[in-house]
Amino acid sequence: MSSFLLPSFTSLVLILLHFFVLVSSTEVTHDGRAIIIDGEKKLLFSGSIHYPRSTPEMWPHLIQKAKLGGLDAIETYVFWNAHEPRQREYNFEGNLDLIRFLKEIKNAGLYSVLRIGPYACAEWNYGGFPVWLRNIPGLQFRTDNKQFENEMQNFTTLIVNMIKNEQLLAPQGGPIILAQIENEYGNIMKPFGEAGKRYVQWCAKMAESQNIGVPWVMCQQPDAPQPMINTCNGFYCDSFKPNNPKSPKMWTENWTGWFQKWSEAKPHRRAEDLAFSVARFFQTGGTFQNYYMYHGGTNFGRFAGGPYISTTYDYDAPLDEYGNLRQPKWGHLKELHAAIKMMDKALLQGNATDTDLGNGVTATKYTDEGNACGCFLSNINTTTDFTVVFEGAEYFLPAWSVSVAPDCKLEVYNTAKVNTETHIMIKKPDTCKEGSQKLSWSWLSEMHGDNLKGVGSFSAQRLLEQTSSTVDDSDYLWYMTSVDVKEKEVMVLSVNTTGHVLHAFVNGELVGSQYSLKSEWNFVFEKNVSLNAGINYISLLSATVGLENYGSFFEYDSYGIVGGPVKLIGNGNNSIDLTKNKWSYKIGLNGMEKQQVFADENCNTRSLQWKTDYIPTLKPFTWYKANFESPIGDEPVVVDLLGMGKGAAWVNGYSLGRFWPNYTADPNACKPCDYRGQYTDSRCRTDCGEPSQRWYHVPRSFLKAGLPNTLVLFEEFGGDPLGINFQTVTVGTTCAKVDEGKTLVLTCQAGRLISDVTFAAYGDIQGECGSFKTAKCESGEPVLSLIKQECIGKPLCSIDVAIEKLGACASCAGIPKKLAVEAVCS
Ligand SMILES: *[C@@H]1O[C@H](CO)[C@@H](O)[C@H](O)[C@H]1NC(C)=O
Ligand SMILES: *[C@@H]1O[C@H](CO)[C@@H](O)[C@H](O)[C@H]1NC(C)=O
Ligand SMILES: *[C@@H]1O[C@H](CO)[C@@H](O)[C@H](O)[C@H]1NC(C)=O
Ligand SMILES: *[C@@H]1O[C@H](CO)[C@@H](O)[C@H](O)[C@H]1NC(C)=O
Ligand SMILES: *[C@@H]1O[C@H](CO)[C@@H](O)[C@H](O)[C@H]1NC(C)=O
Ligand SMILES: *[C@@H]1O[C@H](CO)[C@@H](O)[C@H](O)[C@H]1NC(C)=O
Ligand SMILES: *[C@@H]1O[C@H](CO)[C@@H](O)[C@H](O)[C@H]1NC(C)=O
Ligand SMILES: CC(=O)N[C@H]1CO[C@H](CO)[C@@H](O)[C@@H]1O
Repeated sequence: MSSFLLPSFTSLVLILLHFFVLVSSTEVTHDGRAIIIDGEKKLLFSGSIHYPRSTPEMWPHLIQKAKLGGLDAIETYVFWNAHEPRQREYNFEGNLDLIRFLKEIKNAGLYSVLRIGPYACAEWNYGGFPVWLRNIPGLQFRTDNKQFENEMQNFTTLIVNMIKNEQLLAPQGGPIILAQIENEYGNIMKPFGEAGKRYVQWCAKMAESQNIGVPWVMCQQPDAPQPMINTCNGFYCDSFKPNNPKSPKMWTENWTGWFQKWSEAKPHRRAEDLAFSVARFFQTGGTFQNYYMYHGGTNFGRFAGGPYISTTYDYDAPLDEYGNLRQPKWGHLKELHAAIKMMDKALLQGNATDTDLGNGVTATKYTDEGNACGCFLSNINTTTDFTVVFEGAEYFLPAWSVSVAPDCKLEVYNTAKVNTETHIMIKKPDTCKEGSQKLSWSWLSEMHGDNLKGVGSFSAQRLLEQTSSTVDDSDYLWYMTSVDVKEKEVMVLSVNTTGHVLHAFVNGELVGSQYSLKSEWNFVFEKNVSLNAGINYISLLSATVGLENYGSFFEYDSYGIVGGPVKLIGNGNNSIDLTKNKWSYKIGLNGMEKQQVFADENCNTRSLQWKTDYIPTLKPFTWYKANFESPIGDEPVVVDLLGMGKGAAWVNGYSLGRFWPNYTADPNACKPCDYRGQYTDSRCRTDCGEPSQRWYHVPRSFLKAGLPNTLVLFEEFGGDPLGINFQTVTVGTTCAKVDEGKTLVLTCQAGRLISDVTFAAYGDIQGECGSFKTAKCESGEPVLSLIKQECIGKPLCSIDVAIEKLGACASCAGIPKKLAVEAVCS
């Protein structure tokens, strides 16, 4: 009996033990130096990935790539208006499945930082606030206001309860080690006076009362009360000091690049400068650092903030919009994380001593009672490189760089010496199947119907504010009225609007369209119009392009034709003021919000009269539809919308977001980019004079293998769809320039192979990927043929940069040598 029972008893204990390990709780505290996890101080690298800006199918890959890049944690905001689009009606489906996202982080073995806010900013529509908040009488955003505090507490509690129920907090065995309440309030609180200060106290108390068992942070909040940890956001945070000696120095947003607006050129931040800012932060006592963004992604649907935030939220982040590694940024940061982690004991246990070596060069040595040490040597001089000797070791420090020497003897990393390969990404047309390039289109006109005859669904004796009327259920609001004139006459229709887009119809004819220019949202539309004797219908369609997401009092911002005036001005200065007329209103477009022309056809039974007789171009308010085959392979897919004006796109019923390729970027905003010196977001822009966004991400999970996949476009201003095509994004060229003693690694993507090596030399190499040239000296060995032999036909090749292999190159004596290679992926 007992011999029978024993093994099963043992396995029961084992199962229990196993279970215990799986759900074991993690204790998270902190002291003035660091976050402490299960009694151990930690250096933490974190990165922001916003779950709604990708798809659940992408999440595991993004998180794995973040882990491989040396991150310990993933940070995200929680997006209130996405989850509670109407008061007490919730949505946590699809890419809004916050719990699934947090579980993916847990499965990958990473920590998570949850910024509940619930104010997000984040270039997200209305900063994450539901527009219905503004219709609650007396409600004021982000201040000591009962109505607001009730709603904020209600939503915060809902989220906390959800994560508690799913055991997602660290003490419950979950991944969440930190949470955030409010967000960058300190930056905008001044105009709120005493009420703002009371609100900060209220936020802290409310957060604490949630009993989550992990620390709360408040970023950019100099008066954050204990135990809230005040943290820093910015391009650099080296000079930041928390407001209390009990709080560790933490950086919750390190901007890895910048966001883009319609009308703007593409922003970039060089890997050398980003690595510099991170190394400086740890040199000066930082212990937690978060990349904003690590993966920026896409503003699907109508979630782009504004006004005028583009659909791409690529952010020049270490993972590109589609989830590809952005090289060299991703790899250069991965090496930095590893170098800093090599000396984590010294950093976390030790004390720092700074030595000023002159001209902006500082050595910082961390020592832990003689056991461990770690050194940073920084050169913040923006123009001059220096070679310095510190404690007997020599360091070459390029301008604006930091060297990491984990044993204080040998540099293992310098932020300006990039040894990681550079990927030049290309978009490949889907040419494998014959004829698949040419899409065949059908079309139909938007059904304005009765709106051109002034028939709406509600009316008022004045010109209403747009978003309080639509509650942001649509970008579009019709304002309609009629006017009786005695005789046929040409008059100027004058409409004063707060933006962003106005289309004016008189007696059913579109008489003109205009949109706000970025610098001034308000504009006055003026157009000569012919009026008939008798009743004339004036129908004005106003559209918003993303709502404000930042600033004090943005709940009072107005959108649309609010207040007007709207006038008809005649020849003899006789003017008819329509402002106080009876106006009829209609929310949304018939085709978009009512008929849902874009919806997946398999899922509904409407019969729409799509026409194929000819395909009209430059025709405003037109729907276009084409079927296409899913591009083969598993590389990311984009659709090239060059030729289109402004509108919105869907694939198989899934929104790709708004498009506006006709809006070109300022032609004069681009200058050559030097990473040295204080970065600002206007500094490294490219693609001036080009459409600010031409390619739109079509996540693979939106596609069905085989026919039919359906692309539907709504074109508002008029465009030409005939050039539209689908492409895949892949590595076109990979190159690297690597110091002696390091290893050169080249990779292609998704099983593609290196098909050619177009440059390879060892010596004193100048220039960048695409323009390498040998300067003073070069190895006599046939380096090119050697590299060809090693690399061609392989998905990855790796070469140790050493004299034995590459030749001595006698003429290079005393000059630092590099191996540079440029290769093509097929
Ligand atoms: C949120 O408000 C609703 C009423 O609108 C109430 O039923 C619910 O209990 C509130 N939730 C919390 C956590 O207070
Ligand atoms: C940078 O170095 C130059 C010498 O090359 C020096 O004149 C200048 O003062 C330095 N700048 C700073 C900020 O130390
Ligand atoms: C660091 O400095 C503090 C006081 O300045 C001292 O008490 C402590 O022992 C030092 N720690 C180490 C590891 O040197
Ligand atoms: C247009 O409206 C704005 C407010 O929305 C107002 O400041 C401005 O004075 C108006 N302009 C005209 C010409 O009435
Ligand atoms: C309207 O037409 C008149 C006469 O052709 C012209 O002088 C005026 O500039 C026009 N106004 C607008 C707003 O186009
Ligand atoms: C119309 O008004 C403007 C300014 O208010 C004035 O300069 C102009 O002379 C007037 N024209 C007529 C025909 O009355
Ligand atoms: C934008 O549209 C206008 C008018 O249709 C056209 O002339 C122009 O070439 C377009 N620009 C781009 C970049 O598509
Ligand atoms: C103060 C400030 O500019 N904050 C911005 C920091 O960057 C994030 C992300 O781009 C924005 O959301 C903040 O508004």
